[in-house]
Amino acid sequence: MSETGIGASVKRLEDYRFLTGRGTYTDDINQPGQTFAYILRSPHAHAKINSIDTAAASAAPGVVAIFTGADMEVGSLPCGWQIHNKDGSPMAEPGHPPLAQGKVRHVGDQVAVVIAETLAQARSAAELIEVDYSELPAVVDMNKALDGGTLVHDDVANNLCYDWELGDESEVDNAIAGAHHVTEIDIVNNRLVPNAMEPRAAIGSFDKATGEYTLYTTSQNPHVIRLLMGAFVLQIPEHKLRIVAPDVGGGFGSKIYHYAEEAIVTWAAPKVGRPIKWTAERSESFITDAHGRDHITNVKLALDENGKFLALKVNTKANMGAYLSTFATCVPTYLYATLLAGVYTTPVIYAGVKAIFTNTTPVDAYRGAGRPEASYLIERVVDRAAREMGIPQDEIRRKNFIPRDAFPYQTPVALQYDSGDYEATLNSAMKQADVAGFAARKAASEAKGKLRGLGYSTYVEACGIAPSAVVGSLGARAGLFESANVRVNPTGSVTVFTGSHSHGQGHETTFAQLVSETLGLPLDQIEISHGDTNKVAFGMGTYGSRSLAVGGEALMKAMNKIIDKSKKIAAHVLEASEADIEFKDGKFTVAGTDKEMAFGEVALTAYVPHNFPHETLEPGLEEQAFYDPMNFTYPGGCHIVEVEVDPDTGVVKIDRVTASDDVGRVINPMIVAGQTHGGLAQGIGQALLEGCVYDENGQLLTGSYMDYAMPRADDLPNFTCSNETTLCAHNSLGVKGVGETGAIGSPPAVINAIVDALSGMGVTDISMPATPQKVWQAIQGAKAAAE
Ligand code: MCN
Repeated sequence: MSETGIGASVKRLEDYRFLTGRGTYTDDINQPGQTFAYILRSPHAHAKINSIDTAAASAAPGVVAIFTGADMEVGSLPCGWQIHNKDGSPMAEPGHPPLAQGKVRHVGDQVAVVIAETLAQARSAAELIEVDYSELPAVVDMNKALDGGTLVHDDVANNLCYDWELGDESEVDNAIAGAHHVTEIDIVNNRLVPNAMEPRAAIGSFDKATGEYTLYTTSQNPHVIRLLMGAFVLQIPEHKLRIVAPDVGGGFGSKIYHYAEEAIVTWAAPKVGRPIKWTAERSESFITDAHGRDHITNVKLALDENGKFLALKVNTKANMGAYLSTFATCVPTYLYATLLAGVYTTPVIYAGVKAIFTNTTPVDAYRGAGRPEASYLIERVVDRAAREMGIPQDEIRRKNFIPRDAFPYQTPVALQYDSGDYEATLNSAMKQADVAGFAARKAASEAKGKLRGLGYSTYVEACGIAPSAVVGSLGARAGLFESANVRVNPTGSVTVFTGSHSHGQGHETTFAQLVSETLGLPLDQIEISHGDTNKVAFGMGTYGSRSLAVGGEALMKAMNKIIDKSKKIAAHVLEASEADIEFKDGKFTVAGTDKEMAFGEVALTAYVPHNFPHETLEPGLEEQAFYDPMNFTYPGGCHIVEVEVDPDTGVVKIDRVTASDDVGRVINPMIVAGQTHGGLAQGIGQALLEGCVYDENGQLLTGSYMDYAMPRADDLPNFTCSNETTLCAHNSLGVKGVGETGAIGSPPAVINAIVDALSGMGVTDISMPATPQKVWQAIQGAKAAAE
């Protein structure tokens, strides 16, 4: 293995600029003549706007312009995925204006934009805007929303966006009716606020001379924003719209979507004739970044007398918030219900999903997106079934695993898994977690008056989101491929333009490793460029842990084209047949001779083509590839969490976290470990700490870090992470994704561990986040019931 190629723990090349404060984030960019935007937002969750008086604000110092919905009549912010109801009719798709048109539907909805010389002036002027609202009742609770008493959108009956299903309900009901045992559980998957470290920001500008608009924005997928904003909202043709997503400080899904502020600053820039910068304050992020999760689910698992799963039935209500965010609709359907087989051979599965509008911030994908919700309910119901039937937790899982020789495995919920070995990850996790020593540790905890529990989660994930043909047939309004352009410069260095976008994942390192391995170049001769629609031909961006499996493969394809072309050049120069040219370690050789040409010599020749045969060999060395995979990739694994609970206070201490994951071939073990750590921190955060709470009027009670508990370093133990590998069967690298595994696998392991600790007292469930208060109350409830 080379020190810079596949499998090497190369330190992240991008970290020099980040660690020395030299990153360039959107808010760091300043343009000549720049103005500042402040968005006046609704303080109400639901209200009619009777009038907006901007006279006093317009006269305030420094104000350049003020616009409201009456000024900004543009297209609606689009939803990228159309779902059909059970009866075949399309989902309800109400409009989503960038600036409110007559009505506000959640706290934080955009009402007006003030553009001024300074941000302070814009903010002060906004306070002078008089908005006359008639407050309307708000609906926050999904069950109440379905009653239809209060409508978020007048034309959406019962606030129902769609009523969708997958599977044959009567077949599943029959299997449940005839089963030896049925375990039923009601599950809440708590709403989360994404909280990327860098808040969202956008700078819009317009060049009168060229007619070109430029938007700098905190995006995970600049080409998608160009498509959505250009074609649907502002009607700007692509060639006149440049989107740049420079360094982006984390997204976790929340920066996939096309947000109102991007359209507002781009639309307003030519009107004021100057660039306009908007940067979210943290409290704005809380109420306007799309939230995650928020499902309530009833689940039934039917088992035979030996603990074999016979059927799974799931009914889910999924909160969409007040408007459809860009990919909201596919999260509780195609990213969720299709994963309900998990790692098991459950023969029949039914999922019914109702997506519901409420007067809350829109909800969309957040790290894992649909797949954590699926794995949480599966692993909770399996845990409970094992307890009810007296089967050990590892045994019930082994009994029902898809065997390692059963791949490719067609699940009853549409997906076909290509590879996996769930026994291997379970065995490895159990060994590393020292499950054998648990009883002794439990006894030691008990001796100090503490309760100790061990929780399992064995999960699978569908990531590498693509292929176009599949997602298109499932309602996606876009293709899901990736592109890469490899430019070999005349002196042999390489610039890669990738449609993937790195915002913490380390692509500048791992993609460079692929180039180093394939073309035999040192890392300092390789540049990975991303995030600018004027540089990168096209791209679908980064989410769904797709960058390596889809973007990395596009890069491999482009490099193979470079090698093919280089062989032609080498054959010409070395006067050999192209078929005799071999390429290894950065050298082209003629088989069976000592004739050779270094990669750099070929590159130079490509740009100094003094004697190229005119008809058969073009000058230059640059290749473009698009890669559209055949399937998702399916990482999977086992997470085991051990907790110690203080019964007097309800405080849960996470003692051990062991993650054994199969992410296919590992390109950079250090980056893979880092991704796993980050995902685990977020999964444990969801399980123990984070919870988004609204009051019944639609006011966000957890609107700052005072009330929304993000995990911190001292909330987490050291993690034990390792990888077991089965290769992805349909990409050349054999890679699967890793970006979300930690957030998908860990939450049920945490809750199962707490339930295990308290099971002796008769506690059978704890909802997320398992705060000390909730745990303490469960203990008190169990004690009272026992008395
Ligand atoms: N990798 C590897 N070997 C593998 C798999 C991946 O070396 N077998 C490397 C990749 O080359 C890449 C990184 O691991 O450098 C993550 O790869 P991948 O799983 O393809 O995921 P993406 O790059 O597509 O990133 C998306 C994923 C998602 S969906 C969320 S959400 C998330 C995550 O990445 N958001 C993040 N990790 C994040 N990390 C940071 N710091 N910030 C975010 O916003």
